Amino acid sequence: MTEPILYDYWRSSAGYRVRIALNLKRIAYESVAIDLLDGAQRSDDYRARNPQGLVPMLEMDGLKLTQSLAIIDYLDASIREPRLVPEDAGERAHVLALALTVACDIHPLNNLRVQRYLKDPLGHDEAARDTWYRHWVREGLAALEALAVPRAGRFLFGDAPTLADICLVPQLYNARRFDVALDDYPTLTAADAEASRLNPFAAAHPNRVAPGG
Ligand SMILES: N[C@@H](CCC(=O)N[C@@H](CS)C(=O)NCC(=O)O)C(=O)O
Repeated sequence: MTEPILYDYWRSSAGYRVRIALNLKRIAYESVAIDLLDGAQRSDDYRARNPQGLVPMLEMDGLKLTQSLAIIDYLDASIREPRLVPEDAGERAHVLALALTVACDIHPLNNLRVQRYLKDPLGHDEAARDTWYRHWVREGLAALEALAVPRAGRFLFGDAPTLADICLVPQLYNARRFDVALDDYPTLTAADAEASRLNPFAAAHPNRVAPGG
């Protein structure tokens, strides 16, 4: 079987999610770096793979998979253990709600292309862009904390890592990069600490996959 190829950028949080999922499923893969700061995601060559011009993109089983949550869903459907989204319909809806709070309601507002658009053409300086970033992160994390509390265990949902933790850990990595204080989110930081101790999460950390890292 051909080894899957992950098109990725070390600091991409959507890529970080897929790296964690691949590691949890024990899938060996080759990594191809797409340098987002150089604009490689917009090259014709890369757009032929992913017309959206975003990372990650996974070539696996003859498929060209895009969108981190769709990629992880494919992995979860193909390799049953460990389950990343619970089978029980109610639990499944809860874990998806946690994950989508990050993936749909925090991350897209703060993506590189959004930050760049705020700068040019909208003309917002770095301080304004940081204020924007922190506002959406704080609002999103406060909602996530409240949503998680009733059913959190060692992890964001229960006592095994799920898609919710796969989305949480990269988002908190990003929040720390932008100096967002996390004291108001004890459930999130506890799950993050627990997950980060696991090798599949630790091995996916940007510092571990950085060029020359
Ligand atoms: N919803 C997409 C988001 C992908 C995404 O936004 N990727 C970012 C990196 S985290 C990217 O490629 N940004 C390039 C850019 O903004 O130009 C997913 O989950 O895969």
